[in-house]
Amino acid sequence: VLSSVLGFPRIGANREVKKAVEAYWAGKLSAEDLIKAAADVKKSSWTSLKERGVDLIPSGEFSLYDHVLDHSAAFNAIPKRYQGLGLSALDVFFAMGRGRQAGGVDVPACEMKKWHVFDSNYHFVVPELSEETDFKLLYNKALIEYKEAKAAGVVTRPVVLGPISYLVLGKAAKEASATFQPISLLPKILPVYKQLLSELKAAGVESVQIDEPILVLDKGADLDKQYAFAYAELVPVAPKIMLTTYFNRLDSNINFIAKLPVAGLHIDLVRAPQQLGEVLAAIKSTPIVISLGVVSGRNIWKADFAAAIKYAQTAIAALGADRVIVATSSSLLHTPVTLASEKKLTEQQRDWFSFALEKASEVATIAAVLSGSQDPKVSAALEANKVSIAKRRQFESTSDDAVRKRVAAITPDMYDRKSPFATRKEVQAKHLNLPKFPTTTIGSFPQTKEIRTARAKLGKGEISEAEYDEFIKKEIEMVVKFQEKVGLDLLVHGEPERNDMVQYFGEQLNGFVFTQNAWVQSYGSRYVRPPIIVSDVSRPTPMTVKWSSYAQSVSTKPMKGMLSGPVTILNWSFPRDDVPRKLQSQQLALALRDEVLDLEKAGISAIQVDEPAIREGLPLRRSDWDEYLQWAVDTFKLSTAGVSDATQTHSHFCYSDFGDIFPSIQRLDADVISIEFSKSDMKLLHTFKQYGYSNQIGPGVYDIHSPRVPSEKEIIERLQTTLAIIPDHLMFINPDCGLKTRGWKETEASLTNLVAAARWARANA
Ligand code: THG
Ligand code: ZN
Repeated sequence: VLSSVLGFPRIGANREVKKAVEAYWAGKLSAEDLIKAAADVKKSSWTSLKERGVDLIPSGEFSLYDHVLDHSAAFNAIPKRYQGLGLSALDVFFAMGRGRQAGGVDVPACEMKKWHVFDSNYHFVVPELSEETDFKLLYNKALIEYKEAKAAGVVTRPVVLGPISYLVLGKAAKEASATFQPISLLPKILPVYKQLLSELKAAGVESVQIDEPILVLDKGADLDKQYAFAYAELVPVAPKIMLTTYFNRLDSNINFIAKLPVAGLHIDLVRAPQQLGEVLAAIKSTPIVISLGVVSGRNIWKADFAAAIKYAQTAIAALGADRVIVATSSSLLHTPVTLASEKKLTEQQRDWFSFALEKASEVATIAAVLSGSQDPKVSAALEANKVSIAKRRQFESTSDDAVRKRVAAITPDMYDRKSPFATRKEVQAKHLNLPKFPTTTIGSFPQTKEIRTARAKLGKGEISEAEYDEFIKKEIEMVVKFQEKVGLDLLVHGEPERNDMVQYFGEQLNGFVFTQNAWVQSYGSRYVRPPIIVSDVSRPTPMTVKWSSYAQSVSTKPMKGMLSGPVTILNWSFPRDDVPRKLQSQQLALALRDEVLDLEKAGISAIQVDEPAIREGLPLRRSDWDEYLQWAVDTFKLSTAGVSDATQTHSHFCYSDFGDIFPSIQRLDADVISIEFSKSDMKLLHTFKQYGYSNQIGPGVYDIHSPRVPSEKEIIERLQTTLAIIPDHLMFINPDCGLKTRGWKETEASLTNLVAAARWARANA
């Protein structure tokens, strides 16, 4: 039985790739040195996986920004606005990813989407396709990296994003005709895939992993003919194809998948163990090899070897050992690199977890056990795993009774505000005294080097808590004065005390463990360090009240308190896997409810509870939506509804794909929501109109993910289109997300233009 890893983190054990990429952008590193830094990271990953005994090692899934963007770049799916600018291929690639405003070039970035087709915090760059798209293989990345690995002494299995998933992830470019569907390009893209795959075959590649995650979605069912057509074309010219699915179950899609002429099929048994029997039955009479995803690519808990072995034995009994592979459930992209970097975990905690490198050892060990290995190291690892799993189960059986009792005592009235929105709006107008078209921001302001240095010094004990507090207060005062100077109406304290919002709350709540170096890529060079929920959650002391009330004390303008919502904290953490997500979210909501009420008591009259992750947590199959949306919306309401009518609740979402879950957004009943808007079309606002959204709304008026400064004119134009749809008395004016990744200079310029646009609106709209 062979072992396999479907993909590996591409950031480096010490974030080498982030550092190199950002240095390159800053003009401090040459393209050559950037490529060299990337090569070192790749080589280290390949050799580590080999040393750990993994048989099928991935290559080609590395990226300096995003692998979907790499695919577009290699296949010449490059929108016209990035062509003919006199940029190198590398700079075209980065311009598509993050926009470019330098040397007379001014292009915005391509749209970025959460990989939320796949319910995670990873963002991909959306392919822009049209009838004009002229696919050709500019370079064969899979082949280049296969050779690169081979030169480093490691034979790999190249990974390629499959043609149907690639097209379905794409969107119609502006110049496409109204009826254009990206999937219609299938006949055009297949020849390029054939070339790519036949070059791999000619180079001696034995098997290739083709990712087709779309197969776990409901819409996979409508693509059966396309799958049959595409794979009949590709199989004859390609190395052996391992058709790879992850993050959910195949359901009835297995019926057509089993008929494809592919050599293997990978399924995710961590997310969807119930599908094993059905899948085995469907492929039994075919030659298809099954790859079983038994080690989680999405969470950091140690795999339970006994459970994994049991699944594999079921498969072996059905198909024979030579038709079974054990693997990670998905790419390990969503897990941190190695537990070895964590110096502060207790022995007990360390024993619970596996990060990417440890997971590689897990699949290797499970495969060795199944292959009947007599190696004493293998039996020792098996025994050690049994002990670790038993200890964790023991720990899980203890709970915080006070927290559990409080959850059990939740009553229906706790979910609702005292009065309906219309009443609250009146009361709040008096209380907050905001002008028409109030301007505000999403919460964070630029996180400068000084802030990061101060935080690091505190961590190392080089400055005292009191000195750090003084520093943060100065920073808050500066941010408040800045907002007053620029002319914003509803102010924020700027969040200098926070690194990442979720990490920040995780560090202050009971029931969480946080890490030193467990970074995971979110988009481009931006990484997050998700905290880990290990037991029942509660709030030992107020978390943000000190900072918000300090900010309020230095201004006469109203201050907005800033919290992350329960669903978002849950989704952006590594959740425990022994109790339902609903319970974890309820516990978080009760902790946040106390914080909200403490802020209100401290005189903060607007409180924002962000739920940017509520959409990405939506289950992949529609039949699972209702249950999720019920508890997700309920727990948000539980966290916010305790306040009086005069307190204005806000929420923020980092995306705009609301169509599907619109009634749930309405049901949140936040007084004001702010949303991403800048990169999307007007569809979203039409959705708001169509459903008659009744509360206040701030559609982001510019894109903060790019360093580009929007002109006043640009913002006014955007306001004009928005005002054609949203009633003026419901409008807030704000950027489309927090400003922590931006520099001060562009922030000042952008917000000045935003305020000027608001003044224009007050005078003219
Ligand atoms: N936090 C978390 N997830 C997120 C966001 C977030 N997902 C979506 C959205 N915001 C965009 N993602 C990010 C992720 C990381 C960063 C900014 C936006 C970021 N990271 C710092 C970096 O990589 O330099 C490191 C963070 C730190 O200093 O601790 O700025 O806000 N969880
Ligand atoms: Zn956002």
